[in-house]
Amino acid sequence: MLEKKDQQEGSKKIQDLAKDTKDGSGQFLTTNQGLKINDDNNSLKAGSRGPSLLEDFILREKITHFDHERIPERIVHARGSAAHGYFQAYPNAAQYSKAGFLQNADAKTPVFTRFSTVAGFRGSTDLARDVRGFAVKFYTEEGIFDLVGNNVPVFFIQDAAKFPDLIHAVKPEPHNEIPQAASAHDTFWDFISLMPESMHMVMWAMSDRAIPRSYRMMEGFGVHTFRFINKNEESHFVKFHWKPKLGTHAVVWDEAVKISGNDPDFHRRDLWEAIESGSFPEWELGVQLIPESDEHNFDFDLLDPTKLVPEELVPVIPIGKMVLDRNPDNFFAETEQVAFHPGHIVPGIDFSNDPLLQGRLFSYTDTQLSRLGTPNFHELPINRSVSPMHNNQRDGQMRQEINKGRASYFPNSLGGGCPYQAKIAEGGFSTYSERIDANKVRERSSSFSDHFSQARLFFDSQTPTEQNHLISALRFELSKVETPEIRTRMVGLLSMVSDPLAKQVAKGLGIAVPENIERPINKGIGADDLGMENEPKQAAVPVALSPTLSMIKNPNNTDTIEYRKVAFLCSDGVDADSITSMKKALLSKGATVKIIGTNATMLTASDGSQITIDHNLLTVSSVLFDSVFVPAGKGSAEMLRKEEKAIEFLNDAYKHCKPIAAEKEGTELLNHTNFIHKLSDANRELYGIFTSEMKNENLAHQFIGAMGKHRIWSRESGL
Ligand code: HDE
Repeated sequence: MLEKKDQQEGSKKIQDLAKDTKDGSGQFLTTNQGLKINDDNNSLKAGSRGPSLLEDFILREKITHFDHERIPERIVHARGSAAHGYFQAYPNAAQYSKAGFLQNADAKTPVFTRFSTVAGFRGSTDLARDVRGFAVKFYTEEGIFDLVGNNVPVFFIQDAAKFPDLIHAVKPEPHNEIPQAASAHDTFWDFISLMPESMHMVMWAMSDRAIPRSYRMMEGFGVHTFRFINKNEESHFVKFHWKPKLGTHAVVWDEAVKISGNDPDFHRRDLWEAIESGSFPEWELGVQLIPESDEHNFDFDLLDPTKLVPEELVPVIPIGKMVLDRNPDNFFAETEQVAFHPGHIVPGIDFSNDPLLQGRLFSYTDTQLSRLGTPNFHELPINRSVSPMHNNQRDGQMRQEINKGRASYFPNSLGGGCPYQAKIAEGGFSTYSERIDANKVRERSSSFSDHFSQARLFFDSQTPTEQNHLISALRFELSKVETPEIRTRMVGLLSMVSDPLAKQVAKGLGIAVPENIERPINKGIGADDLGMENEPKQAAVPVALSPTLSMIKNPNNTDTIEYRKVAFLCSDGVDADSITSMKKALLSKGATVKIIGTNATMLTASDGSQITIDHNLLTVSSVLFDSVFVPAGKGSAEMLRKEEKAIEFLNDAYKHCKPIAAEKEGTELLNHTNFIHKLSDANRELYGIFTSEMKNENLAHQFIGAMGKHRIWSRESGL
């Protein structure tokens, strides 16, 4: 395992944070004023059984501080986890943008990256069906650049004015604060059923993208169109993509529900443990670049955040990589207090007129004022820039800086004219000079009114397995809706996306697809009320299918099993050699092995050796692992056969399409599962069951091969 000090030694940000990092080891306990404390266990009383005295300043300070330990959680993205790391540009990056951190392929720019769910409270489960936030803070030499994106490339709404409505609808309902971290309720679907523009995003949110296997296995997207400005001051529109080295993978819904009970910190733990073990998550940053002159060459508007640019139309060019290699020292000081803002940009990057992005540019500073309580939040160690920061802003709550001199205004002569403005050649930021010639209007462009073509492109591009999952998700969510009209309206909207989809969902709900689609416009909620002067129209999308939209077909996936977790189901009498050889093979490919035993401490193997148990079977379940191995050993198999939990472990692993391997006597345990008898000897391997009884030359080899495919989807369709 890498020591923290060995990681990131050179990072300027880690050195910067070190100034504020405190370690109490070997130190006296003191009050906040530095007074050494002699007794921290007893309050000051009148006699040992008497009343406490108000005079007890030590007690009062301790309790007062405790009373104020909490700050308001983020209104959205409250639940999250973060890590430090670095970004390194590829040599090609410099030609696309003049941004300093993209110029030098040898330089490492420190980053702090926070992943989050959107709707749940701070203590909610990681496995909620939800979009994931993917926010990266680059501590560049030219100031902070925040790329505040999501794991889905589009958004629910087109205009910032709708954001409070969307969030009110998805958060727990206001009268009873139910349900937590779930969109499966009336207010969310009521709103969505009246907002055709959300249909593309609904497809993503109901797909398995909304239940990732790991933060390390998620794509990230900047969502909006931004601008890159190159050295010649030319502008290109740009879409940002993060592509995970470990591929893009999800769990299945039944698994997500069970993980939420077994380990609500599943994603947080996964990220933490991977980094602690030295298996550093990595992403490639890619860009789609569109010259200004091509702005209007698409069938959709580049400014519309409900649209993506298919990779088949504009390829993603890799321009660098991000590696997360260090866990935070303190969750509150770093992960909770970090303040992202899409308006934190550096020369070489600029905004587009996407009306959602434009609204965000206001919101993020504003929200920090109520969350962190002061305009001085940029002085918090985690938010502090590593490039020099000087200006004439002064005072305010919790001011840390002690600004010298008389002049706190510009221009000044008393301070020698300092701090002075930077010319563009000196790195001064200058907004891209876009020509605007327009009337002031409160309306939406008609180029934003195709709400269904890309939703259909997404659905059609999925494999049948993924389509089935999406249909099941919609059936689940809409079945939780209590108001029948909302369900009918939703099925109507779905029929605008895809007939087969709408029919399948309707079937699961026990209703028919409405003949006349009750669009909001027909419901007396006029187009004007929705900010759409045109009826939703459908346009052809120039690509019929886009494989990169599917996780299963995703061309960027590899067969790596790095840091995949394998459960070894064991009990006393297990064959030690069987454990050792399978473990060796898995570890050589970077996987992690956990010994699950029938007690909390040690197993006695058949040769009398002692094997340390990682988890008592009582405390875990197969949903926490990627695959299961039952080692050889007669005694072990016999003991496990009597454990209901061991059989459930295998049944669930099978149900969730995970590879299962068993060696010699371990194979016997499979006879007690509910799936083995459905399979003939000949088709076992096809369905991801590998046993050494069969002709397998190399059990480990086959098992590893199947794990590299993530799941055995044929189980869902083939039986
Ligand atoms: Fe955010 N969003 N958002 N958002 N957002 C916040 O800022 C907001 C949007 C995203 O890990 C808040 O500091 C508005 C799109 C992430 O700390 C708040 C609108 C995308 C995070 C806010 C949007 C995002 C936030 C809450 C529509 C993907 C978590 C706390 C105009 C591109 C960052 C905070 C972190 C957080 C407002 C839409 C991503 C309230 C008004 C689109 C990843 O300011």
